[in-house]
Amino acid sequence: MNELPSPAPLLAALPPERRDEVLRRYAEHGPLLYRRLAAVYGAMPGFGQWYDTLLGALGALHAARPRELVALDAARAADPAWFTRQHMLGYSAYTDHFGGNLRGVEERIGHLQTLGVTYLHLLPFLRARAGENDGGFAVASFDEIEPALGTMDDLEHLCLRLRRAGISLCADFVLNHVADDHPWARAAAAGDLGKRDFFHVFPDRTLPDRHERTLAQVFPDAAPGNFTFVPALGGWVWTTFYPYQWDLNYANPDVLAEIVGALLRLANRGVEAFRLDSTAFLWKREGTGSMNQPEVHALLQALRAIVAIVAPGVLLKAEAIVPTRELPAYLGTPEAPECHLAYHSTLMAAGWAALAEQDADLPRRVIARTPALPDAASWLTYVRCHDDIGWKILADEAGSSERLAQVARFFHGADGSFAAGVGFQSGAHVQVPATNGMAAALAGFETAAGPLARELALRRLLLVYGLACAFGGMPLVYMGDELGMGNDHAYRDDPARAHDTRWVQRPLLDAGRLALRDDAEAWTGRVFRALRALVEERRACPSLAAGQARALVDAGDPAVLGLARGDAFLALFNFSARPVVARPAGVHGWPAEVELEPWGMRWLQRA
Ligand code: OTU
Repeated sequence: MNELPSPAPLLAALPPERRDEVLRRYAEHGPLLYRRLAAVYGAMPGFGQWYDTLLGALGALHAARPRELVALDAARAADPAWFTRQHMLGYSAYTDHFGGNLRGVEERIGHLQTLGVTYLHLLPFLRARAGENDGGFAVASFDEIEPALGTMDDLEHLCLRLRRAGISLCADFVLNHVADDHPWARAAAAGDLGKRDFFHVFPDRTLPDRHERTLAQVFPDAAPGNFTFVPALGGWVWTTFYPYQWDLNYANPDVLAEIVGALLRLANRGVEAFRLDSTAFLWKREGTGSMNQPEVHALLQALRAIVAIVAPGVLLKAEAIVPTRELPAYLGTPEAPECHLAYHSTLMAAGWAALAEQDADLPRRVIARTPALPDAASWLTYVRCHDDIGWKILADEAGSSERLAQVARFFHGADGSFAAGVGFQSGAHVQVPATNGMAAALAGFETAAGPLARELALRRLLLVYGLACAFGGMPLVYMGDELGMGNDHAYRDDPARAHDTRWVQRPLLDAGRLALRDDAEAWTGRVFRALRALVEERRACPSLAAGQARALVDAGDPAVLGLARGDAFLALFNFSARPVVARPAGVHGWPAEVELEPWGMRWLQRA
């Protein structure tokens, strides 16, 4: 089992001119691929044959990969750090809310280019469960587009148009679970034992009860517990999220093989990046919270190796909303790379928390615990996304739940706060509710009574976006933030969405505001210009590439975060409502005193 199996099955389907390159990549990445898969599945009878079959499937998928994408693979394999540079900028949107459908997204390419976007993350657009489907996160088919959004041809067309515009399409890829009306789930419910084994099904409550002792709950109010009784299965199926989202059983290697195929088929359509949803939950282990298990990393490393062999132009992005100490593992090591990108979720939460506390303590702690990364890896830095801000991920840094509960209360409007956030999963049993709300609402645009208050709200918005831009990673703009769009309460009137306050931050792109984007007199235009200027400044500053060293600088005031990048860049962020004179101690060549306005930010550069 220690010897690398023959690559013959991989080559079988390949046209002769592609064999050498694939062989070379297999020689480089095959050993890790095999080691990781053998570690997880090697004890299973028939493993050798399963592995050969997998190689055969990978070869066939590479054979089907269009020539243009193979050329892109080659270019990116020759420049593996391409996505870590400071010109990269992400943008995240729902297809329908942004452009109506996939064709409509093409109409928005100009807007994305004006902002400087190079990476477009579209939330799930594959065919979703009929009825309630968690905004598309209950996938009914990996090979069909949600009919209202278009067709596979539309997807290919969009990928091409985006690529021509210098924008990589990132698709959400929900690999932890499928909808209860996905063919695998239906087959399982109809008695197909092979497909039943695609899920974690328990005949009675014995094991579920044992697991529940150590499991947390993602949606304690709306979907309590982690198991759902399904009469057709005659048992309980593992459902970490909503009851209609059945967790896949990655202890079954056929599940992995299916998921790999689904991902690579989409990659062959032109999708260049995948947001791997809920990666932390892929492996279950009794006595643990069944998150971040070693097998999760083994499987993600295997997936990375697969991509490196048959589609090296493709990026994998880990969505693991977990404590800081668990995050770096999702990017792997130089010897064992994992995802290319990972959401820096605790940095995001800490930036907001600092606004509530008027103290930079939490971001300082998060940054101190964020290690340097392997070369071709980068953080995805962000301010808001379609989900809630779960303060609990800051538990290590905060030290007490009460401190985080206080932050949550602030964002839900307590004590004359400027924020207009909405609680999420805030039932009586919950110690620290999560927070929903558009960035503009959390920054205080909604409560701002006049021009000065609005100005201050804009500073707070720029402060958190500034942190995302200076930290070192690919910043992601969440649709609507560039126009200062606020909360959308329409979901309350829709029974399928009313229970899930995350919809408050999922508005339709406001065409009226978009029309005012370039209007210097309009407030919307002001927000857009300010954000765009930040992006431009970052793009022009090589110190801000992901690979540049990062250091905390004591600025002499608890409210001020001092962040140096390389030796030519220093950012100062004042998280307080008072003006501050920052004194960047011990760093030669920087001014001894820097004045910062309330919630002011300064970026200093030297030659
Ligand atoms: C992800 O989120 C998605 O981003 C959510 O929109 C989905 O509802 C969910 O998966 C199920 O597909 O656990 O590690 O707390 O932050 O559900 C990621 C709410 C997740 C989300 C959480 C989440």
